Amino acid sequence: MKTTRSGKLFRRAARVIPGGVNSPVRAFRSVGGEPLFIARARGARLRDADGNDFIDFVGSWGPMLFGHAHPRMVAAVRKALRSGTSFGAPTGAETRLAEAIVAMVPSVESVRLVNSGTEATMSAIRLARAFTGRDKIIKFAGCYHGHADSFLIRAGSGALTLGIPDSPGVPRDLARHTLTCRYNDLGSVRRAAAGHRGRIAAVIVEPVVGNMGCVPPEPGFLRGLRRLCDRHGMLLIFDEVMTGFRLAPGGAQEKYRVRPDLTTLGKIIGGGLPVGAYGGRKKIMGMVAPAGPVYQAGTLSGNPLAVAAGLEMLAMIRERQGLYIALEHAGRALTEGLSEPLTKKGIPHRINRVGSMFTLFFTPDRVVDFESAGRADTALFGKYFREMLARGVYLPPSQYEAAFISAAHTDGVIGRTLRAHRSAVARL
Ligand code: KE4
Repeated sequence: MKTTRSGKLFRRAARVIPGGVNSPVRAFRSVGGEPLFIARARGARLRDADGNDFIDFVGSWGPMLFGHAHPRMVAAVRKALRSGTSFGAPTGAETRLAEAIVAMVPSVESVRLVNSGTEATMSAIRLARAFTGRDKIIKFAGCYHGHADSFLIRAGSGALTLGIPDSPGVPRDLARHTLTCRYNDLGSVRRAAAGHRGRIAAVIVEPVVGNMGCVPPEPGFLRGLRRLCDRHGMLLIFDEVMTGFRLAPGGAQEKYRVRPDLTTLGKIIGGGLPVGAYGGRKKIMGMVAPAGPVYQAGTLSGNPLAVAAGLEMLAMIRERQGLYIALEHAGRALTEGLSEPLTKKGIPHRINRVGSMFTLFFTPDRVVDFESAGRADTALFGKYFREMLARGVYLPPSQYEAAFISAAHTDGVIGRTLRAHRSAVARL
């Protein structure tokens, strides 16, 4: 596979951008080789700078629920563009997007639009601390909530992959307010809550983890968190930046029927343009400036182009009959097909999947938390990643990321992927 143009672009980028990329996981550091520079994408496919075509299972890390450059998305953004790119003043479209989110996400009565998942989670934590008057938060090892200081304490995703669990630059005085518990282990949360009684503002959790690879909640885990938060006066925050609108129209909270106090959103609500959001009960959200004293702001919050994309995305979700059934069908067909050649060859593996997000772990053990995820054979994953790339399949360049299937991943696309997989496995 020719990658000379990507190589040249990467070396040029590295002269002016740290590591040559604008987000660490894109650098292919944990899978080896150099990143491919993308020229264009459509449907389930990417094309790189050298003209190589790939079936894409990253989907911009989640937003592309209907595939890339969907004609309705292109038309919606093009139409909005003609009226201007940003006003720094309210627009009716932002209200319509907020109304759509309130209508679709069960626990959200009021919502603030921001520009990224990080802004959403950072703001949600500040709001929870203000609402409860408490400073500490609980997160889970291996979960990633963006790069705000309070979260880079044994974060998952890029930080986990880069082997820098605690990022330099996070003040010790702040880090001590973040307690790290074990995902799928209610006892660890019980102990933390008892040990810091009355001082924990919130528990923030990925209701289905995507950032240590895909790790589903064990039965009862989310409901147990709800009960513990109620008992200890802590707010429950579902970080649905990845799962929101991915697992159901109302996200994981609809699928698992557990209502958080606050929800953070991103990715799909912008359809690939920069949109994040945080929302919840009116009583809590009513504290956000200018309605209340909790300050949070953003020049481009509610940006007209991003909002136009988001409105079209949520409209397509509401209109597409059987969308989640089709995504479940594609997910099942793919992951069952992935397992068979690996089993035949005696290669230990586990596949965790919830709907259209999944991860193939090279490990004999069940992957239920940060520790068991950490036992995966990342070197073997790197080899597999490169073999699949050489066969035209673009997987997430890290063992600790979820892969995503879109509505554009037809049976034919899944079939081509499985043929590449069988050939790649023969080389492992
Ligand atoms: P952003 O700030 O990257 O928009 O969102 C942060 C975030 C928050 N919460 C969850 C559950 C997330 O998955 C993310 C971001 N996800 C990663 C992919 N695992 C973004 C990819 C990247 O960092 O380049």
